[in-house]
Amino acid sequence: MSIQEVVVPDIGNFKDVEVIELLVNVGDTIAADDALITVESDKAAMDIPAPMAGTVKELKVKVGDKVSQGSPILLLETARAHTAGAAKPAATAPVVTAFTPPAAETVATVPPPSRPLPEVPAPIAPRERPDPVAARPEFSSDKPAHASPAVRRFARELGADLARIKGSGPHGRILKEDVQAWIKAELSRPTGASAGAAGGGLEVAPAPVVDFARFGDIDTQPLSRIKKLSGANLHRNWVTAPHVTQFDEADITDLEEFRRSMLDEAGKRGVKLTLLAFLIKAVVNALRAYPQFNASLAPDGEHLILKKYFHIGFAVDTPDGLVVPVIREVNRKDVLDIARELGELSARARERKLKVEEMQGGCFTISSLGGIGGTAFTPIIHCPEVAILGVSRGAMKPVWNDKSKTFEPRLTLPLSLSYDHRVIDGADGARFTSHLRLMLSDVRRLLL
Ligand code: CAO
Repeated sequence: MSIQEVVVPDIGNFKDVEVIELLVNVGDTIAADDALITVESDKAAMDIPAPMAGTVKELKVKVGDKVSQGSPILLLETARAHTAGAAKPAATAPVVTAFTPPAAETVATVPPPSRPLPEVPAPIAPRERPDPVAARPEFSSDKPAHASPAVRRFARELGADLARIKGSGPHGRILKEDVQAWIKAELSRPTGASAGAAGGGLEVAPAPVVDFARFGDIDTQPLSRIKKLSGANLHRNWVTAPHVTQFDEADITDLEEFRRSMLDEAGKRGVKLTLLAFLIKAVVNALRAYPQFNASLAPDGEHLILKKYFHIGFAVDTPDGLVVPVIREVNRKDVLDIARELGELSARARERKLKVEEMQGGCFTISSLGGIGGTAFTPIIHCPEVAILGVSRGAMKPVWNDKSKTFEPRLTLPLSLSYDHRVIDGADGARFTSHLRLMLSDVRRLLL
């Protein structure tokens, strides 16, 4: 038996994030990868998983505490001794710092916070566009913000960083009006990276405050945590990237026939072979042909960063809201591998077990509503990516065959490609969906 101290791992750029939920109690027996706590910054919420199995001996945090990389989370009694060197070196797996108790059952004292941490690899860059507002150090973010819980909640909902807002209340207390004024000022401020070279801020009229109860019965429900966080990001992406959506249709009759013929074989290997796996394959093929789609605008707004890797994100509808896990190195995987990963990642997304790094580093996102319905929609680009493919429900349609001069029933798949017009021209948008159409209509090309 040994006692291990589990500390907050490398969590990217996040510092002083708030513990919003304790997911284990003293005495709990936990398995490796079980979620221990949930932390939340103004940009994301994440679960910190256990690096190893054991029994929780002592909790070192409580709800409301602020933690950063290296902050102790809990003491874990494990079956075998670990050393710092033996701890999992994954970028975001919690770092475990072992300290040898004098006797096997003795719990060592908590090392001071200044204790040097084991080296961990550099984190994968977060998928959000670097926040140009956060880059301006007008106010020190080291100082804890002076604000009531209600104002904190309000600021969190709007994606406002309290550390950069000057309070006008007594003793510099931040008031709701200060948050509103700050948001308004930020929205109207020209920002090189987010508004693009054109500059010019946004003047947005405040939303009207309506007392809906005057007109009939109402019920007020809190938004889920993921909705609040993704809402702020979606809003930013929508207003900062000029979107154009190109619509197209692909003939997937043969592809669907092939998929159905492979279902049993895939099933025997424990894989649910869905259309989405083929779509991901087709997208990578199109990204190779049109590299400007596998790119991001540099923060200076003057350069394009072209990626030589192919990591594809896909939107998963979970009870808590939308999350986007990423399948890595898709170009090196076959359709069955992709389908297996799709199944595993979406299952873990719905169980809230995704790790932070599993949602980072994406190059391009697919949002498939095909299992639900609809004919077309306008997906919002997952910035700093420059394009996203929306997929609606396939349907049988009469398609004119010029050779036989007849209409033929063909299974057609609606595609909706939104792209950032600062980076991609309309002609290339149409070329990209045409390429996808070609790939999806000829399964041999797709699997080559
Ligand atoms: N046309 C017709 N049928 C389709 C289809 C399409 N485009 N796509 C999927 N289907 C069918 C599947 O074949 C499956 O049928 P069976 O049960 O008979 O096999 C059924 O619909 C359900 O598919 P699925 O949704 O479970 O599987 P998937 O691989 O297609 O999608 C996932 C997985 C994770 C993308 C999906 O479950 C999901 O969460 N979609 C919602 C994404 C979302 O919310 N996007 C909006 C984001 S806002 O931009």
